[in-house]
Amino acid sequence: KPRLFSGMQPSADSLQIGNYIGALMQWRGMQDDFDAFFTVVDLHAITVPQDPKELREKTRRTAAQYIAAGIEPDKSTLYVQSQVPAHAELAWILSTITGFGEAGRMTQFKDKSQRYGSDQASVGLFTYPVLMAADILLFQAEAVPVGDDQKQHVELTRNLAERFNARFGETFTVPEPVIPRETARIYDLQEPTSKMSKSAESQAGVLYLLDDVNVTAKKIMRAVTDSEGIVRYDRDEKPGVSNLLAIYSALTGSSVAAIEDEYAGRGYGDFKKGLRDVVVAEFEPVRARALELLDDPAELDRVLSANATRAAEAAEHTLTAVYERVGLLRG
Ligand code: AQP
Repeated sequence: KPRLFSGMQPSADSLQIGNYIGALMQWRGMQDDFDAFFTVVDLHAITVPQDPKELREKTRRTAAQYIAAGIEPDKSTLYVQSQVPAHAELAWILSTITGFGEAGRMTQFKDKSQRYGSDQASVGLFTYPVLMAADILLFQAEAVPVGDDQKQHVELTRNLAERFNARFGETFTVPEPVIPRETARIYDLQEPTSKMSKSAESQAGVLYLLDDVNVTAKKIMRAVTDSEGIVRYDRDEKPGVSNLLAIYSALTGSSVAAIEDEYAGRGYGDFKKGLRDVVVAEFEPVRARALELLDDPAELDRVLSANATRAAEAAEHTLTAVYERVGLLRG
């Protein structure tokens, strides 16, 4: 089976619906066709300040949500990035073939460093995309399912793989990004022109998987819309309603046009109630299962550690070849 790699940062207590639609739903559907590696990328999370105790907890919670959303640790390799040191080792080597300007063109760094200011923004935040390239190339992944916000990083990964292969000899598989449909980017419900983020400053517009049902319902009913009163998709003129339509469509599998038809002649109130029911029905079992898993952290840790061993074995093949090609002595 072809290899697949993807991951998420344990940067919040709960994942949000953008992570669910843009990543988890896709992953779940690809497990049978790929030899898949799904990682909780804690080394990425520490590129911005984290509280150590909270980080450990968030890492477990993120892993529990992967499993609760249907990632099966017996079928796919589900592990924590820092438990496999090869990620950091390969990242260093790749950083030596990455251009400074090339890294500087990454828009996620520009966005995030603005948020933190140039002295608070770490070098690790700058080299984040190189670590991501290492994650992917380590497993010779052919497919990398990501939201479209990560497309630029996968592009960099492809460039680094090609450059390494050209310079040192054929070593890496050049991966393809797998980007879901056009509706895949989910926006904040209160600020529908900004991407929804799990570590957003205000939680009011973020639908968290582990939110209480009533909280989810309230956030949807209070979502920003417009004064037209017609359920119609128009990303430029009606970003709020379009975002809600995108969520509705992604979770139900119905086309946006079919949903527009269903709500023709009805107001936003009805539409939001419909969406609320869809989201709550989707989230409730996931939330219940995640909380159950978190009740037994020792068992969860055991599963993660066994999976990390599997991942480390797979990574070792690539790393050995890389050391050899680059001219490093391998102990
Ligand atoms: N709003 C979104 N719409 C669609 N997909 C999204 N993803 C994230 N937000 C959306 C996808 O989820 C995966 C997780 O990515 P990550 O945890 O590495 O970080 P991120 O992309 O920066 O996600 P967040 O939620 O915005 O996290 P923070 O707040 O920590 O930065 C990726 O596949 C991403 O495309």
